Amino acid sequence: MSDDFTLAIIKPDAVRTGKAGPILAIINEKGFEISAIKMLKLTTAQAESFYEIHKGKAFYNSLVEFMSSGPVIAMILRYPGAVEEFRQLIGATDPAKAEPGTIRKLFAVSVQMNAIHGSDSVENAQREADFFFSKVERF
Ligand code: IDP
Ligand code: MG
Repeated sequence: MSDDFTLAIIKPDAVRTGKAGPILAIINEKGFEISAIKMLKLTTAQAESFYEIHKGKAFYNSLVEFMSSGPVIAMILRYPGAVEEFRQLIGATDPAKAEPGTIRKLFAVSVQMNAIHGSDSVENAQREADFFFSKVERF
């Protein structure tokens, strides 16, 4: 199995406001292959664990509350150089600083509610993919 994958999450703000379809269309148009996908609602404990790297930061508690506030869509996406290419496609964390045409520029409503997550390294992509998907759920 190729190592060229990243883990994406369409966040609760985007799912809630009907943006999942348009976001998936952009991902598809860019040529990312969806090799796993599911909708789920994170528990508080699961959101805490997923974002434990940010524990102690000012935005951590609020982020955990937000990410467990409603259903999300988690995906493993395959593409050459998937981690870096997907970070380019989603744009900067702060949508005000995101490049035109990026998913966050198009769909984010704030720094916190920034529509989508993308892994920031190959190591974290592996950890995050394992967090959401078992072996029989990925292709
Ligand atoms: P990233 O998602 O672009 O990798 P991180 O720094 O890893 O950004 O932060 C994780 C998530 O935490 C962000 O996507 C955003 O939802 C939220 N976040 C980051 N910084 C802030 C902030 O300063 N205020 C509120 N929320 C933030
Ligand atoms: Mg990050």
